[in-house]
Amino acid sequence: VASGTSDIYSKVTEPTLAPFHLQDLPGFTRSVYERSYALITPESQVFSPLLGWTNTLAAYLITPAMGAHFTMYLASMAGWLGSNLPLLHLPFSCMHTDIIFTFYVESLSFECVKVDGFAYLPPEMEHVLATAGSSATLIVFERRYTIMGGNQAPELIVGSTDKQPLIEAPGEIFELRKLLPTNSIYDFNIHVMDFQPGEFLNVKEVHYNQHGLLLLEGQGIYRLADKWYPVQAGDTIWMAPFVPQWYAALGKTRSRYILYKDTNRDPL
Ligand code: UGY
Ligand code: MN
Repeated sequence: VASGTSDIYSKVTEPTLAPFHLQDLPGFTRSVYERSYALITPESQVFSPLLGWTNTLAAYLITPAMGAHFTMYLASMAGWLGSNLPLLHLPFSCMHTDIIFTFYVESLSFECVKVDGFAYLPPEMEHVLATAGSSATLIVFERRYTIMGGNQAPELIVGSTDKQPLIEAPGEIFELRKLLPTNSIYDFNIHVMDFQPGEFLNVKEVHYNQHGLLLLEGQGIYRLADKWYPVQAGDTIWMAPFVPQWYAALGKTRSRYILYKDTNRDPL
């Protein structure tokens, strides 16, 4: 084969084995679904209309059908203008981030105009989410709130990830931010974790908590049980309680992931 004279065999002379090309192979996916974890990569996401929402398509990535006690989904809201706001009633704790949207609660209006904006909506709070003419993608975590003794109830929280303080994680080198208060009123938290290339989890974690993870930036290797998976931004991971888990960031840019973690409740 005289290379350069014809492109008939160009796949042989210029192999296209980069992950980017593999994604286009018929039948190829990096997604896996195991008893104690799942990796769901973008070419496997399936969007459908989201019950109770208008102009919104959603891909449920984690649900109780897997054994999780929460849901995690991507909601893709199309540009929306006009009146007749849909009234959503989500009787669960829920978290939105990566948003450009306005929402209305008890006739108050809140704006999240930055990609890193987030909101926590307490259980039973009626609300409306609207994108003012632009489209928006939300990552939503919902769970049924577990009541604790005492009469304090969770409150509405609106914030921005970059304004959250860095939190010490003894023995670890990644940067950690938590989006919710750490007191026991809240039955879960959302961690945002940043790793520079070459940094990795020091603890080879095995714990009772469950996780829903979305890799927002970067790439690396995620260990789940006894397998090691190459992962990149856009990938979702479900981790059941006690699944061995470990991450190492690779490549040239930082890794950032957002992580659901149940907290503050007796596992018994
Ligand atoms: O807090 C955590 O459990 C977190 N470090 N886990 C993880 O990143 N897989
Ligand atoms: Mn963990």
